[in-house]
Amino acid sequence: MKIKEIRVIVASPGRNFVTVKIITDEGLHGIGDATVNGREKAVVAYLEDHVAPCLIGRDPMQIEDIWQYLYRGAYWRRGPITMAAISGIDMALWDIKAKAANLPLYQLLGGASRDKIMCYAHAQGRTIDDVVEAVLAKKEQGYVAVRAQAGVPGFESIYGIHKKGKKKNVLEGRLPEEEVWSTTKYLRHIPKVFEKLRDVVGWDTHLLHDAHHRLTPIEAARLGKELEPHQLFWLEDAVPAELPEGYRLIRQHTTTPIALGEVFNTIWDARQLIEEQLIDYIRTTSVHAGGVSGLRRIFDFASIYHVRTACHGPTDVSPVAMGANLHVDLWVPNFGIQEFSGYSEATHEMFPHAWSQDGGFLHPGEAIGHGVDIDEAVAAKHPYKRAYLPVNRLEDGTLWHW
Ligand code: GCO
Ligand code: MG
Repeated sequence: MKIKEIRVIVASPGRNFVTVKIITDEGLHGIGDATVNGREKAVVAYLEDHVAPCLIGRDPMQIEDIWQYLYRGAYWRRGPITMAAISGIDMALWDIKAKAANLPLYQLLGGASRDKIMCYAHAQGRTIDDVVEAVLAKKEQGYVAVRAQAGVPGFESIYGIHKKGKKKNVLEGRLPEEEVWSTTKYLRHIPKVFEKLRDVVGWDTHLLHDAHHRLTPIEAARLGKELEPHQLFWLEDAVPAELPEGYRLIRQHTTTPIALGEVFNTIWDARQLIEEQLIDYIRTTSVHAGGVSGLRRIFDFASIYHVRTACHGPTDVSPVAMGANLHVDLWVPNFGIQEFSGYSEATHEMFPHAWSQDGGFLHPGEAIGHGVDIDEAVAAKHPYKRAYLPVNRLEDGTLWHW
């Protein structure tokens, strides 16, 4: 079998997605997600100008060699753009291999280790009462795990809480929105949110929270400590992880479980955190960390250090990467949880998928391959629209992590 054609499809069914389609000379095709939210066209250029020409005529069954060729073979390696491109190719190749074997992908990985995949939903609200209501609504829908994000009094929009009347994160054609942030005010407010949540929601629902990279290690340590009475499932992305040893300080002070890694691209980004057991959940996802091959390598490594998996799965991780994640989730022995924040109707229509949801649980389905395809006619109806994630400033104007 040979790779005959590689198509890069960019479409915006409510938000932008970059999808790689690999077509073989035997008529089999596979697809992969290569979306980097807010930087989509950079991946498109990387794939079209630099990656695709090298792969035409190659054997699509040589997944590992192609992965190494694109990773090790590039002198300028790693980084989100490169790794999203490799991820898209890798996912599409696994799709082809599983189709050629006439098996659902999880069977090639080693078979199912569980019957269903626990996922967590997003709940957010401007006021504490709104958050409580949003969490209860998710519980009502059957979720056993819910991430709760709350507004901070005095701020109109922060991560997870959007300005009234504004479309979530889709700032079509304009420059990034600028938000304002105060860690002091946030730290004072958040423990009250979880106190109320436990009071009303009870103890049967796992509660999660995402600090979205805004704290310093000592601030994160304090938050973790103050949240201990409310027994969170995890505190996510407390501190940017460019300095992994900073997490030692957090660990010394709190037993609140720590989740990290949605922006990681390789095992090298996660190595020290995993090896020193500074985190409990590794959040790498197929689209940003090297596809199915990258994820498998990171998760196997994590398994020997008591670190469990928790693939990133917001709306900007496409249904294709979600499908790939779910096959890995069904197999991986050290599974923890899968993030799932759902998709627009137009997105479901553009990506017909075998994966399914039953309340708070997901399953990749039994279709051969990874079970997700792209309807190119639907994609053509949703042209790319430039969009950015917001940037964040402190009250005095200092640029901060978003
Ligand atoms: C999450 C994430 C996302 C990111 C988004 C950026 O935990 O789901 O933090 O909401 O902000 O993926 O593109
Ligand atoms: Mg996050």
